[in-house]
Amino acid sequence: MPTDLVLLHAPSVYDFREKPILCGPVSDQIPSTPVFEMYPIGFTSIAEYLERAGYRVRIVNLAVRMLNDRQFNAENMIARLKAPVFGIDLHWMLHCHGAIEVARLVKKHHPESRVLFGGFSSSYFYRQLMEYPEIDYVMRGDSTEEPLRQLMDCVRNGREPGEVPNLVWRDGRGEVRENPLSYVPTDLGHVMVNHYANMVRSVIRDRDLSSYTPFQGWVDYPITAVFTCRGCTQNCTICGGSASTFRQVYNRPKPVFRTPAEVVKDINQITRFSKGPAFILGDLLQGGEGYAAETLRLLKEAKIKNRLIFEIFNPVPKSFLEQMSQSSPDFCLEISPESHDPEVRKAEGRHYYNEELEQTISDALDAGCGRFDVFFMMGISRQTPQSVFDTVDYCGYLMEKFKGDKRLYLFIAPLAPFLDPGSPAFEQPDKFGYHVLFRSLEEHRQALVQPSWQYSLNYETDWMSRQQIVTTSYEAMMRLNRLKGEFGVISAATAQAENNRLKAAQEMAQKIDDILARGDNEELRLLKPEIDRINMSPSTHWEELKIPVGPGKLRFVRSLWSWVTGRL
Ligand code: B12
Ligand code: SF4
Repeated sequence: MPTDLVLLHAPSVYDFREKPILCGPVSDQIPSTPVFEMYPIGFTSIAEYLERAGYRVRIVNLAVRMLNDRQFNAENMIARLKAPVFGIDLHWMLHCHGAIEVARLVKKHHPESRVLFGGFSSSYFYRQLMEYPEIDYVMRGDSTEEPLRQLMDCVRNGREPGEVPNLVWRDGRGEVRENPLSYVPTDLGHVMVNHYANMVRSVIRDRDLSSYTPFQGWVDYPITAVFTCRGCTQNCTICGGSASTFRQVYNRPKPVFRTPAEVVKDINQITRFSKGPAFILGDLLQGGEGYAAETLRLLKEAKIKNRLIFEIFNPVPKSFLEQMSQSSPDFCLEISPESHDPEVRKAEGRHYYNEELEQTISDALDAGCGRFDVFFMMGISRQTPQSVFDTVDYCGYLMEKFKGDKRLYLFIAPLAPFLDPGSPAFEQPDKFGYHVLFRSLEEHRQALVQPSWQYSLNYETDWMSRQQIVTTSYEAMMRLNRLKGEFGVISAATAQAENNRLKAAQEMAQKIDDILARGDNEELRLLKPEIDRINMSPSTHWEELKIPVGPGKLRFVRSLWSWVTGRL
C-alpha cells in the first residue's frame, strides 16, 4: 500500500554535522540533545487518526537518524520516500532552520508532491512561511487531525481545499488563501485514541524503529508523554503555550481536557510496550479538583507499575499529595518556581511564596514521593546576575533544610535560545522589560547558525545582556553542581566532571568571541570537533533527571503479540 503522508522531523540546524556552533546548555532538561531531535507527540496522533480514516502515514525522524549515524544521508532518504504530501513540523521555533532546509530538499526531489507545515511556530509565522516557494500548505491550530483528514481527501480526489478549516494554501493562480482558523475542538475523544498502539504497529509494519525513535537513546530510556489537555489555564510571561497565546494564535479561548478515563487508558497502553516512566503533562488540578481526584482514583484502580511523573504549577495541599501517593507509590513530582525571589516569580506569572513551596516539598517527601524535581530559570524579567546567584544559594538552603535528601533534585537552566514567539513577553516586551532582538522567521533562522549561543539568543532584558546571560548561566550551573557535590546529592566526581564540561564550554564561548573579533573563519572551522565534543557530552542534568528503569525496558515481543491479537 503506498504511503499517503510522510511526516518528517528536521534537526534544529539542518547541517549541524558541518557547521561549528556552540549550542550552550539549551537542552539540558529534556531528553533531546541540542539537535532537538524529538518530534512533536502530535505526529503520533495525526498518524493514528489518518490511518483510522484509511490513509497510510509514515513518520521519519531525520534528526535522530542524522544524529545516530554520521554516514546517514538525509537527502538520499528524502529522495527515496514517495508520497503525495510531505508534512514537516515547525512546532518549536528552534527547528526553523532545519525544517525549511528539509522542505527545499523535498521539493527538489518531489516537485509534484505538496509540502505541508504545521505546529505552534507554523501557526504563528504562517504568512512568512508561505513566502517560501517550497511550502504549499500551512495547517494552523493546536488540533489538526480532522482538518488534515479533510485536506488528504482533497488531495486524493483532486479537489481544491477551499473548505478545509485552518488551512493556508496557494490557489491555481498562485495566490495565498487563508481559510478561517475555525476548527478548535472542545472535546478530545476523537484523537489520541490508540496513538501509541498505532506507533507500535507502524514500527513493526515499516520495519523501521530507527525512523520512529522519538529521541536519541529512547530505546534505553523509553520515557513517554501522556497528555491531559490542549491549552493551558496559566499565563506565564515567557511561554508560547500560555492561555493568552492560545487565545490569540491558536484561537482557543480555554483549555480542553481529555477525560480521566482517556488519560488512564493511555497509560495502560504504554505499560504494555514500555517499562519506562510515563510523564503526565499538565497539572491535573487545571481540570479542577474533581477531575484530578477522578484521574488519581482511576490510576489507583489500574495499579500501574511504571513510574509516573506528575507536574504541579503551584504548591498543593498535603491531602492531594497523599492521594497521588495512593495512586502511584513512589510517584515523581515536578514544579518550576523559576526563582527564589517571589518578585521575579511574580513577574514570570507565578504567584506564590517560598514558604508554600517548601511546605509542598516537605509534604510530598513525607507522603512518599520518590523524587521531586524543582526547576529554576535564568534570563527572565527582573532577574540580575546577583539574583541568579541568590537562587543558587537558595538551592543550598533547600538542600540543607531537607538534609541532602536524595529525592530532592534542583536544576537551573537559561531561557534559551528563544523567548517564545507569541508569549506575552515576546508580544509586549516593554511591559516585562525584554528586548526582542529578532522578530521575523528569517532572522531566527540566521540566529540559529551563529557560531555561539550568545548570538542565537533572540532577547535580552533590562537586567541582563546576552553576554551576561551566557556568563551567569555557566557560573550559576557550576556553583549549583558544587553545592550538589557538597551535599552528596551527586558524587564529587560527577560534580567535577560536569564542571569540567561547563568550564570547557565557557572557555570555548570566549575563544569563539575572540575568533569572531579577528574574523578568521578557518580558525573557527578547525574548532568544530572540539565544539561537537562539548555540545554532545551528556549533561549531568539530564543524567540526573533519568529515573532508573530495570532490564527489559521495551516489550517488543509482547507488543508484537498484542498487535497480532489486536489487544494493544
Ligand atoms: C508537552 C510539551 C513538551 C514536551 C514534548 C513532548 C513531545 N514530544 O511533543 C517536552 C517536555 C519534551 C517539551 C520540550 C520542549 N519544549 Co515544549 N511544550 C510542551 C507543552 C507543555 C504542551 C504541548 C502539547 O500539549 N502538545 C499537544 C500535542 C498533542 O500536540 P502537538 O504535539 O502540539 O501537535 C499538534 C499541533 O501542534 C499540530 N502539529 C504539530 N506538528 C505538526 C506538523 C504538521 C505537518 C502538522 C500538519 C501539524 C502539526 O498538530 C498536532 C495534532 O493536532 C507546550 C505548552 C503548551 N501549553 O502547549 C510546550 C511548548 C510547545 N514547548 C516549548 C519549548 C520551547 C520546548 C523546548 C524547546 C524547551 C527547551 N529549550 O528544552 C523543548 C523542545 C524539545 C525537542 N524538540 O527536542 C514552547 C514552544 C514555543 C515555540 N513556539 O517554539 C511551548 C509552546 C511552551 C514552552 N515554553 O514550554 N515540550
Ligand atoms: S509554562 Fe506556564 S503557561 Fe506555559 S504551559 Fe507551563 S504552566 Fe502553562
